[in-house]
Amino acid sequence: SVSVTINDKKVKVPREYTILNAAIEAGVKIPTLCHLDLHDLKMVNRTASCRVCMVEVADSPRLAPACATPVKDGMIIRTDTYRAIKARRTSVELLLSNHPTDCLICQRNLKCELQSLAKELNVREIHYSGKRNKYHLDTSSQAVIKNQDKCILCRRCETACNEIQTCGILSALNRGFDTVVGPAFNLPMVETSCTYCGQCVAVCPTAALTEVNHTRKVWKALHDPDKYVVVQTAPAIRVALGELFGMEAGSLVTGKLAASLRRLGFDQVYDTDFGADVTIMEEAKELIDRLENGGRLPMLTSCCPAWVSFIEHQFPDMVDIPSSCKSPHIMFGTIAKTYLAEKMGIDPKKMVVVSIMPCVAKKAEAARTELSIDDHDNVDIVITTRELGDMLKEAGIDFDKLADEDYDHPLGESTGASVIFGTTGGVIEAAMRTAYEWITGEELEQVEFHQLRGMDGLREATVDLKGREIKIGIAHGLGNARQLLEDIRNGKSEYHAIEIMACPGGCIGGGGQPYHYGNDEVVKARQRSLYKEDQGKKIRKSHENPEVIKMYEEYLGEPFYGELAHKLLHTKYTP
Ligand code: HC1
Ligand code: SF4
Repeated sequence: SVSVTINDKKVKVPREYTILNAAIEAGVKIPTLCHLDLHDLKMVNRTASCRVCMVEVADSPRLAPACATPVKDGMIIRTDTYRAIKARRTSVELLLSNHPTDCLICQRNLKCELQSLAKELNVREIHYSGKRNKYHLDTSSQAVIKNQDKCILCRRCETACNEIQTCGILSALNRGFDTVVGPAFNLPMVETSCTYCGQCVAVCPTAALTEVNHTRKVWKALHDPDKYVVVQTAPAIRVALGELFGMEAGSLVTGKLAASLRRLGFDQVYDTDFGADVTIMEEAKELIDRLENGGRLPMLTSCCPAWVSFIEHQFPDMVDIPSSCKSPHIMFGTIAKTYLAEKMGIDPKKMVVVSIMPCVAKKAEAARTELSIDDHDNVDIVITTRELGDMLKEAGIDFDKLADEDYDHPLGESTGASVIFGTTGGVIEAAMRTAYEWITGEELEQVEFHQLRGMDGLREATVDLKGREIKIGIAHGLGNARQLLEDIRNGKSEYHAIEIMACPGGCIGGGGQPYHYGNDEVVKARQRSLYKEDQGKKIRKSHENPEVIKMYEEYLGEPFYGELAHKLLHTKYTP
């Protein structure tokens, strides 16, 4: 280790530390903007492009960027000199001099890191003026909006897209004042292989990358007397929404969530968890079918649309290996517009299904026409956790004071198995709970498969189904998924089933969740809460959900093999 002194405080730190790391250890705050340290993903965005973390180093004539300067033994650092403070403020002023000043109506208003920094550094004037960039707003995709005018060239999105997701969509183009971050040839997003995972949106400090905002569409539907508006909430919303109302990370707010949606005026309030239970009915049957009838193995889960888009773009020769199951919210939308509409005597054309998702890619998924049944879409509008938070605030709903309410029935019942869909490892654990009983014909007493849990990006485990070993692989983050897929392509994969989620952590770390990057503990807290909700559920296996069982009896027929079940709940992928 080496010894350094920061603002008169002496600390011993590892040799490979930067000044910024050492300052954190010493309890000295140095402001940062482009820097992003993703400990759990072992990834650091260290472009040192924003120059906001400048500090004085004794015996050095020039200020040093703390995020990119390695410590040296005996180094004496000051962060609080007039020169350092002024340099930091100047860096922010320079960024602001080429930044739109529409903060009041910006999607990131009060949630923007540049704005917070300007306040923190007491910027009251912008001493620089000159040419401003004016680019075309890219609204070509259904999911992500790119506004290069608001880009501060921090390159965090590049790290997320290229290093974590290995998608290679975003990189710096041109030089000097003309530098932009965008797709090759600055093509519109829709013409790229973007998966819409939204991880670039999740790390962007400003509104250069945001989700397409669909809140107005939801308001319009809610106020249209001719529409019957049904809402469903993804598993991961209940452990994240509270954060937007000042609650602790991971607060479990299922009951308040249901109540708040009724206050907004939805006609029926449902849970995507029901769709997740249906997914397990189909997916567990499909896995057993592949195991017993020599089908293609491993079978890959298919509920994550960014992951599905990734395999279509990057491994087009392998699109026959994911499960053919549509994702839970799409299944739910389909069921709502068929079974539920019939049961309630509602014209499906008047029904609007809104999904509240932690995900940006779900917006693009819902727009895929091959998922439609007859001539209507199954899900009409998708909004993210963040957008729901905005709507609740718009409506003046005092979220944290709401009393708990339940979901509507039928279709509102769900099991512990479906709740854990929202975390990495949860979908495959849910599938194993059902596959175990269906394969062995015996009751599964210990429903928790701890070998499938955790946060490592790549995991493997074996599940013993009474002498029949099922080998399972789990990946979250598309870079990790790529490794598993390359093994399959090279004939080196020994797995029977693989769960893949595009976002680190699974849906709890989705691109539409309250901004959480920079604090690894947030996603872990959300994960603990999902397991807690599972533990507290009376029914913890999908095939024991009484409302699901009834629906198969009354309507769908046999899972996977039934004609209607197959027609409504399965799809094909296109290379
Ligand atoms: Fe997910 Fe899923 S768990 S994909 O991670 O299979 O988005 O939460 O809703 O559809 O159920 C997301 C979460 C979500 C689907 C389910
Ligand atoms: Fe890359 Fe995902 Fe952003 Fe698309 S949405 S540019 S794949 S990080």
